[in-house]
Amino acid sequence: METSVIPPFSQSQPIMPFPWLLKTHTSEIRLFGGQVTSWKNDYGEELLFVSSKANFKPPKAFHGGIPICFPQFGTQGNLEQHGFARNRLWAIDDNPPPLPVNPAIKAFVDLILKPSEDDLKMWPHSFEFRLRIALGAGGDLGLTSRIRNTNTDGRPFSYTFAYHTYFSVSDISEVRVEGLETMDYLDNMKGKQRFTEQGDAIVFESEVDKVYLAAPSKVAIIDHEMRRTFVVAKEGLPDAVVWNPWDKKAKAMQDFGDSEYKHMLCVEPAAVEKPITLKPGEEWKGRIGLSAVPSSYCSGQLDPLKVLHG
Ligand code: TA6
Repeated sequence: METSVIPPFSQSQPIMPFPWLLKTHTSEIRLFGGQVTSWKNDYGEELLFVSSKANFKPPKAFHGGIPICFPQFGTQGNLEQHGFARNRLWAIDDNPPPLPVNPAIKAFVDLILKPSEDDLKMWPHSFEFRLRIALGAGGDLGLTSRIRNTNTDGRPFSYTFAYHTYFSVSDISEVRVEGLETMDYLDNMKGKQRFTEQGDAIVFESEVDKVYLAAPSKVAIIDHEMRRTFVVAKEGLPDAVVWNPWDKKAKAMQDFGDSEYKHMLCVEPAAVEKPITLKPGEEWKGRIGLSAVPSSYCSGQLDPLKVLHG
């Protein structure tokens, strides 16, 4: 069990290995962006996708891992797409306010981000963003964000947020998502118009870019070929974004392999439709728990609904 933190701009050895040798579940976090870039199971299989063409040099974010989208999801106003948090150097938070530690957690690291002078020019609000990244004994990966408004001028602020999680899948055409059936969504490919999802699992045959609204607290990603189901649990995040660029958009992205769309799927717990507003002194907490369970779904042994509601 190891959580290692890699200093910025280097591929050097991690600076903060937590050598709890329970199993060999591991995760890797880059201080730049506070970004989880690897999550491996106890067979050493990589569960997150990172593009083979990723350019890890700042300031551009790279396609992969779990980018943190704050203080905005998407593009509006003068902020860069998905906000600046994923393009900033975070620090190790060696004195975090107490956060109840789940006894199942076997390794964790606490990071913190505060706005720079330049950030304040773009987004004139003071905040403390604390991020805990934790590995459970069973290899599940937990991210807990705590964002506090530290404005001293009495002003509240509002923001949108997402854990832009890139899951590694065997073949997108063999993947189905359970848990979002019949949910309303905003379709980013149709001018953010609102629609209602059909009544059964979501499958993928072309580009998908949808924000599911008031989504259930658990969503399952079933990888038929790998006989693996990712379970995405969320708290404090009402929405869920589902994105696959498919072939045309994949080809148009310089730092993304033309055929890599086949091996990734973004399911992103988020707060998009209704921005979160904090008064000075208030703190918001948003958490995700990711697990990868064997699913011989094709044999019908695993009922995804049991995974979602069990
Ligand atoms: O989360 C979906 C989305 O907003 C897509 O519209 C697409 O622009 C994608 O994010 C880009 O993600 P990236 O990690 O490349 O910034």
